[in-house]
Amino acid sequence: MTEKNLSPVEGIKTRSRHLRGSIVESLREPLSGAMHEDDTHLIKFHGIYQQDDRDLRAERRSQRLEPAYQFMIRARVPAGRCTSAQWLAMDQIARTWANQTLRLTTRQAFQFHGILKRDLKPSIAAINHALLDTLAACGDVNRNVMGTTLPFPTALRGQINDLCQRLSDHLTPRTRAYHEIWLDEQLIASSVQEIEPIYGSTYLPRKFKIGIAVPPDNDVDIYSQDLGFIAIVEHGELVGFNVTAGGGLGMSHGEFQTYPRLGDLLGFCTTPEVLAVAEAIVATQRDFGDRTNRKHARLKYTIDTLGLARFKREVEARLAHPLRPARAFQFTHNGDRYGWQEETDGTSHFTVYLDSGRVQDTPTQQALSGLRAIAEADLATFYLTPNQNVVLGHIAPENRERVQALLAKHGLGEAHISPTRGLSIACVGFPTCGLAMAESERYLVPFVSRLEALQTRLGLADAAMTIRITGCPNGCGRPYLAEIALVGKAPGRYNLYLGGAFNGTRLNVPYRESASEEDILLTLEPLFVRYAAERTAQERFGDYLVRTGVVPAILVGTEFAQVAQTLAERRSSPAPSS
Ligand code: SRM
Ligand code: SF4
Repeated sequence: MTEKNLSPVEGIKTRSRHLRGSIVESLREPLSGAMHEDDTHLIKFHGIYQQDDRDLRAERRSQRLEPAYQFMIRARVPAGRCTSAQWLAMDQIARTWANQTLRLTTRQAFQFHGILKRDLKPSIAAINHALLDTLAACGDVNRNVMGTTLPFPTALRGQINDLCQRLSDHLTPRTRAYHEIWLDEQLIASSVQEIEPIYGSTYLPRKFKIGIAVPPDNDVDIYSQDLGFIAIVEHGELVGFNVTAGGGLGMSHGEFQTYPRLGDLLGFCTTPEVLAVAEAIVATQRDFGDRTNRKHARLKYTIDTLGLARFKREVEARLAHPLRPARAFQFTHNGDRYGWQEETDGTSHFTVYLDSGRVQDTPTQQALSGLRAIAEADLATFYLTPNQNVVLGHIAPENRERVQALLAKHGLGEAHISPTRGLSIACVGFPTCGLAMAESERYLVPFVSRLEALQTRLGLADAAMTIRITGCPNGCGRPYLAEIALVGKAPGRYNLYLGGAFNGTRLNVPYRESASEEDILLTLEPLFVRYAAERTAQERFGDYLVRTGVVPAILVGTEFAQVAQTLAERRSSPAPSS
């Protein structure tokens, strides 16, 4: 690949002096609420996105004002684990500089929306003061490392948490740019010659994501991760991990060379080998990933271009030894487990459901105040789940009643969420996401309520179905793994995808294009009727659709793209004349 063909972002990274660019100058610029164009790419590596309030765009334009620029900050939380003190610090930042809400993400991180340019520095300093950070929360590097919040015994979860933290630390960029810009660390003469031992000076071709799952739970959707580690527990002991590579969900409507893809099983490694395996896979992607086209730059395309066998050889060449054969495992569950659960060490935990991860005070639920009260009394450890909820962990027996009372007082305790609502996810979408084509977070509650009404009317009130809504095809709510998914196409219009596996092991299938809510419910109704009458014991909706031939079983990303293309062609070809 010649320098001329490289994507423009590669040039920005190369010129950036290890992610410094002119961020300092952009921050000082008083006349605009925005950053310089090149810096808008670099700040992502620092965990920041430049956005504008899309609800206000038209009005601001009509007043000839620049867009209402504001920033989203994402704080990394490996395995989603944070202390009460850290939760309190995040709550304080949300109320001081952001929009009075906290957003828990599908990758177990915190997001703050609505931060003004002048408030970026104090916000980031406060996050670091709480011993969390935002470096590498976004950008072409390894992002927040996900880890299950579910497994027992408690000691096993501790081991998984520690490993997530070690993976995260190992793959954190070494540049001091972050510390200089946001934490006022003195620029040292040698810093601009600093070395990124793993990434090199142009970092990765694209974002990179790692997760750890513990069967039988697949709450981290392991097959969506660029790199997945599946814990193998034998005789109660963690012996190592099966390794998956090449998962990824982003695609673009109508561009059939882009597709969601499930990770491939590469083999097995022992626990001490995990960091070396991760580094070898990251290095292979660094060396072979496509730096000319950002829509073809994720690891999934690198593997499809090289072929799995060649990719594996390249990984093993970077390791001291080959991967061992994968061990047996089975996933049977996805999503969170709500309400009270007993831990193995005598403590208990409670999982709080939050609509699409938004922590805020509303007339019916005071999640921000309620969780703050629990943190202030230091009654629990907080775990952000991969499904945008929060687990209050390690609650001592003597504190359980107090927690219960605080949950009840704030409308968080006895939430009667239906099985389907409990499995629902929506990405952020409007008004902050610059890529949204349709509503997602703000549409979740109304849509799921209508779906629940339909399920109840057809005798399916107890049927749990994974339902995910995203405002565009990028896949932030992991829609292509859901049994039912709505993916935004235009305001009020969604592509409908059906037939993913409940346990996250199969892609769903494009089923209807540009459908309105009415179209979607009318499409689902006859399928629900048949499912209610014909399902076998314990049969999930997605599996039923595949068994009865309503949709094919799709395990390969390129096949997903073929189905999408056929559907689009059928839609655009003129109806045969009679
Ligand atoms: Fe995402 C871009 C939000 C998880 C695939 N994602 C974005 C941006 C930053 C929009 C942008 O680039 O301007 C969104 C910010 C919205 C906002 O206003 O906050 C955004 N993504 C999110 C979050 C907050 C969704 C949520 O509701 O929780 C998740 C933050 C995760 C985190 O803490 O790090 C989030 N994004 C995901 C996931 C799911 C996952 O990782 O488990 C995916 C699919 C998996 C994958 O990466 O393949 C995902 N986001 C994307 C993509 C498509 C990438 C691709 O390969 O094509 C984009 C667009 C891009 O990168 O160009 C994107
Ligand atoms: Fe934005 Fe699209 Fe991601 Fe939703 S899926 S947050 S609309 S980029």
